[in-house]
Amino acid sequence: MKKNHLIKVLVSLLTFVGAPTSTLAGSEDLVVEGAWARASIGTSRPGAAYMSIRNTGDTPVTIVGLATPIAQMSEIHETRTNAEGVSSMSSAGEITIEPGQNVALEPGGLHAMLMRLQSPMQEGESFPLTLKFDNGSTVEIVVPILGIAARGPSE
Ligand SMILES: [Cu+2]
Repeated sequence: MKKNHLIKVLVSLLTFVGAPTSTLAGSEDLVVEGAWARASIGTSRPGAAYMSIRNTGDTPVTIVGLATPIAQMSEIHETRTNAEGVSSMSSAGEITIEPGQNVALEPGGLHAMLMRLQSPMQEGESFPLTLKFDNGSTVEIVVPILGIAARGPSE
């Protein structure tokens, strides 16, 4: 209810300032598939979650934040490997998904970094993760936790 209300407010604001004729993408335009996370060793190291996010709407949508009750802080990171083969990661900032496009969060690239874990991520369990978008919509998914050496969902 709350997010629908927010979208309506945004739509009316845009209408008021005479902005674009195209409709705002709502959460129904965002499809999150294949979410998974790796089990963590305790809580001293951050966890990571992976998924694919598709924008089936007709306007670009930007991911502006993440939230999950299992971590005090979460954000999208990007791992980069330099010419010497050394990997490092940093905040990826806001990620815009163009209409019809897909953004993949996968090992070695973009990932949802879950920092200051509140409890260990145990294989076989799952946790909720909320994706927040610039149009005020949110998508909540449930992320299954796979084994500590998992490379992706089995199917
Ligand atoms: Cu990271």
